[in-house]
Amino acid sequence: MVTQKKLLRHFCNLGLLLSIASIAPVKAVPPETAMPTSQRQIEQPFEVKLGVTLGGLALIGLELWWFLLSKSQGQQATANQGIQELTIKVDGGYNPDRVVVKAGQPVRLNFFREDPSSCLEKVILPDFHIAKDLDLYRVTPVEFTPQKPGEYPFTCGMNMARGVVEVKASAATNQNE
Ligand SMILES: [Cu+2]
Repeated sequence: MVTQKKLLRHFCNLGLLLSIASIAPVKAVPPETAMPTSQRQIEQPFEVKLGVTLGGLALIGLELWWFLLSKSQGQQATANQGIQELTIKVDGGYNPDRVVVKAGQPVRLNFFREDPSSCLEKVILPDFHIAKDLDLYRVTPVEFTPQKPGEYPFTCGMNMARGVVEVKASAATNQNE
């Protein structure tokens, strides 16, 4: 659900930027330039136009970059006595919605539900055959041990709110400990 909201917000931002980019050059050109006038006056608005267009494109690029980056970022679970632990806030969605863990080590995800909507009362991890009810304003631990690297989704009961457990090969990351 939060992803849909987020997506919508991004498209709104994008739309706003596009409209700014398309409106601004028109505003920048004074109405007199519509009539035949000297070369100097036409050149200057063109530079402004170019600047505004480039600025708009840069902002759109930034927006896309940020959107793509925010999608790929994940939060690494911290190892605590052999258990990889992480708290996930449940409020309109899952925060973080991407969790990074190592294969072959037990994982404990502590779901803390702050959202009273019934949409989020259940969390499901189909790959680990887990379905748990989340009590409001309580921490509900969900434990499993991922054996293989890969991406394992977790969702609400209606598959609307989503998150991903990203399991990385343990051999590559063991040396960091
Ligand atoms: Cu739901």
